[in-house]
Amino acid sequence: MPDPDDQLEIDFPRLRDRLDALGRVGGRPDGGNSRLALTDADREGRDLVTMWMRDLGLEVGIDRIGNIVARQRWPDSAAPVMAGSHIDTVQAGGRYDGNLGVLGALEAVTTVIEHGVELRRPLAVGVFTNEEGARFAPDMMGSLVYAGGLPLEEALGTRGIDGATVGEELARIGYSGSVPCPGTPPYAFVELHIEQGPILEHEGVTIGVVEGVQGISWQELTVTGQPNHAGTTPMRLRHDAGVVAAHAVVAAREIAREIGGDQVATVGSFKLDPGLVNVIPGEARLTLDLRHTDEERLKEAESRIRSRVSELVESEACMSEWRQLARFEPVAFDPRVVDLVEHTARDRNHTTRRISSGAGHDAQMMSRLCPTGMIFVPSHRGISHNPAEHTDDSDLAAGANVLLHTLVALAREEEI
Ligand code: HGY
Ligand code: MN
Ligand code: MN
Repeated sequence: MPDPDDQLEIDFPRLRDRLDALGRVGGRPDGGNSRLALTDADREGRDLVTMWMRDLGLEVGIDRIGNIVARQRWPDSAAPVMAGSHIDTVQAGGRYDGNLGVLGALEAVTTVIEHGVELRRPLAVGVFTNEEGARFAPDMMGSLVYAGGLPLEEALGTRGIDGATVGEELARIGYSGSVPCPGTPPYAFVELHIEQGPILEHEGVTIGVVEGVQGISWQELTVTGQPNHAGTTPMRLRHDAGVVAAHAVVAAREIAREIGGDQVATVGSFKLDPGLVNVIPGEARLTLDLRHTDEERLKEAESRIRSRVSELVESEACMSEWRQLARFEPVAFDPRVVDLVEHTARDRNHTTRRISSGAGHDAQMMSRLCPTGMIFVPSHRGISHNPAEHTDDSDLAAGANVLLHTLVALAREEEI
């Protein structure tokens, strides 16, 4: 006897409307989103999403690092099956990175409640603070605190790129909650997310069955030289911090190419001080983002770049200092959840392929607490962290329906 709930579908027009409504919060003229963590725009987005959660009758809890967990009302304290992601964005981000995971999860819970779907345990929606790490490093900060990987006080004391601390900004926007951290482990966690890469679209596949997340190393390099007059200082007497930093950028690219495979390296921020046309830079400050699916290769990239930079610093008689901003080893998701995502997608006649995530996600932190998996949908031209980020409605709906049925299966299964 087929299960009538197998035909259950989300209400895509409602999901589409909510994605558009949230997309207007911190909206940009180019159609992108600018909702850096703990800014007024983030507060406005949080207010909108928690309003929808409360309208649905969910129990909304906010923890000490500002994570929001909205739980289906339930007769006992059974651990919920949680789905979620983040709504903070990079400075000039798109409308789907994170937002799809939060609103897709809310849509799945709404559908389950509207249709009175019988479950053994409740569903919950998680909205994690500061996933992007663009304003306050590290990224995935809220879910890392939730999972017990970063002490709360250390996170609250983190000073961002504009000088404010996480604790100050959480209080300022009114999301310094009272629920203790670390959080209680869910029964399972599933995150729906855009791929943010080119593979699914290139292969014409609708659902990415995510097997894990690659390792991430974020560092800040400060090179100190000697500011001096651009006109009077002979080349042989210079200690030009800018030249050392510029060579470091090229070295990062060359070493990533030499290691090859999945190795990627990015210098996303590069600042010279005093940054004036006629002053030799006395200081250069850059960020280095290194990632690889293999921990040993990632370590190799870190050590090769550090020794290359030491040579450059010595040759210019400068000084240098490294600061680690984030460091996460590669994560493999729970094979049982990965298989469930794959079967659920195939049962709904979607094309699937297994894939590793190049981007960091809250799911990689939640996998420290409970069986975890992710569902990817295609990104048009593989573009993300860019206002041009796009995913077709049919793929958004497919991903949200696979999420819905994955959550129902997890919420119905006998206690493992
Ligand atoms: O950096 C990342 O991979 C994520 O977008 N925070
Ligand atoms: Mn994301
Ligand atoms: Mn992102």
